[in-house]
Amino acid sequence: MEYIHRHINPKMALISRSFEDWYKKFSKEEKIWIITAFIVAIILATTTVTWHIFDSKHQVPSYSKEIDPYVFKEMAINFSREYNNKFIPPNVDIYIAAQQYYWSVQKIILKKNTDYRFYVASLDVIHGFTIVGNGVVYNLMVMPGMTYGFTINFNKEGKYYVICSEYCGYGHGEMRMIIEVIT
Ligand SMILES: [Cu+2]
Repeated sequence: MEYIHRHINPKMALISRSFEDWYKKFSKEEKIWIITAFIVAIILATTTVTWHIFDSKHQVPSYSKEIDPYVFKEMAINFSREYNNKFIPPNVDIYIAAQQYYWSVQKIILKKNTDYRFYVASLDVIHGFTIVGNGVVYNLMVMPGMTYGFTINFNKEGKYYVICSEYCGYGHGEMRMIIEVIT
């Protein structure tokens, strides 16, 4: 211990207190470190609890449920037949199935500033449902056997892209879908 104290500038390094030093007051450097760590811990804890209030549209799915993939496939096919490449009226729920290597719809058209309810499920392996574009990033891991439901409201018109963000095989990069938001 003596050796360390003689060769390291105590202002530069954090040196653990020796057993003999326990009664001494904290040095200024130690106090700064303790206060800094405490402030960081408070910020992290507060952010964890309050984040959903400030960023409610990017929350984790508000709904998830086990589902028979054959049942969901039927719903996704019906949705795709009726609405692929078309405008989705605000009161219609959106069903998207992920499968190696495509989404069950290629393009949907949504209205700006409108809440849309999405349901996404995988029919085979893990996929990632990720919406990117116009400053928006929404990411959802889609595990087989589950349906995930969430509400999205796009406040900017334009094109958004849905890509797969979980590597699912050789055609992973081909999984693309377009969401067009109009006024
Ligand atoms: Cu994929």
